[in-house]
Amino acid sequence: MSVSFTSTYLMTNEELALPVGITLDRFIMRNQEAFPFASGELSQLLRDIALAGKIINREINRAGLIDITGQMGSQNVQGEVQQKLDVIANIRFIRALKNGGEACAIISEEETEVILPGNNHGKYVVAIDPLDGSSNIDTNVSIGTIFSIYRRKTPVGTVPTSIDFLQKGREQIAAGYILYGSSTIFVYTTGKGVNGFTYDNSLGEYFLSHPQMQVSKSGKIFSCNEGNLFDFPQAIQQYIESCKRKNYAGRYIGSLVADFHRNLLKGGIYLYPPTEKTPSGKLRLLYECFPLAFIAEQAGGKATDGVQAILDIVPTDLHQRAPLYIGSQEMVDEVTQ
Ligand code: AHM
Ligand code: MG
Repeated sequence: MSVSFTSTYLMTNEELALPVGITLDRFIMRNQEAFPFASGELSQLLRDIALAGKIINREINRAGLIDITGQMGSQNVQGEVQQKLDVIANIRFIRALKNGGEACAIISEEETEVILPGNNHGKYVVAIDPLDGSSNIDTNVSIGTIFSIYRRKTPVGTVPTSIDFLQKGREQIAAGYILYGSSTIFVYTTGKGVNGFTYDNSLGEYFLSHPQMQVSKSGKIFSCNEGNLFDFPQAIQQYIESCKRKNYAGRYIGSLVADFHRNLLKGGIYLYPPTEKTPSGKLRLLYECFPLAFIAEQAGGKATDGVQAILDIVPTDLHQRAPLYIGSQEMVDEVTQ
């Protein structure tokens, strides 16, 4: 049998008109042009983060070849062991944000205090988890970066404080993540839908690959660390059992960004309930739960801590934790009922 490789398929005019193929930079610029008084600072900030993502992507790809895997021998503010790549990613992002000059303050999972780049005239503050899914770093499993951007509360020109970060999730003006997986993808929202841009290594550019992402109302995937099952609240245990009775797929990577991204594309729910060891849940509100909750809602999904919408929580601490139930709307409703 002979197989012909010639393709006679030509794109239709509608397909040609699709915005797929547009670069992230151009997309950000076009969005900015839609706001006549936009100063361009937010656009620049997003581009700085995307650039740092490219650098981290390169480091991750070389990780097995040079001595950047393994533990650092230190702990972060949460008392967790820092991996070398955690520390490298933290330095890269902070440097990119400082050099970009748009962020007047930064908080990071890896740093106790607010980081002040010295640009007191900047309007924006950034909360970041530079490399999420640390336990997967050494094993070639997908990891990610998560970020959240706010307009500062303190007056421009003064020294920013933690007040600038202790804002409700609903106050975010942009949020996103970069997933370093089988391909690298930058997904973000500025409150007008969610768009995903896949990184083309050979061109060094992100291209729009997932325009206007929407999560299905319901799904057939549940993602949680079932090793903790008997520590979960009774109602959550029952919910997991009901998922199993319905033969839903249990999928858990252990990297929030990767689990969230898969469920966003396929429909499903991610759960990190409170446990005995972590009574407030494990995930950090400002740079893990808030940004992903913003994206989930923008994509038609939902995120709660079991009591209220994640985005309605008013934080009192920079590194506070919250339980998280996030993903397809009906599944999140069911689990919280
Ligand atoms: P990290 O920021 O130290 O990497 O911790 C967050 C990670 C999430 O990416 C992931 O969903 C969760 O912790 C996994 O926790 P566990 O190993 O308890 O299942
Ligand atoms: Mg993290």
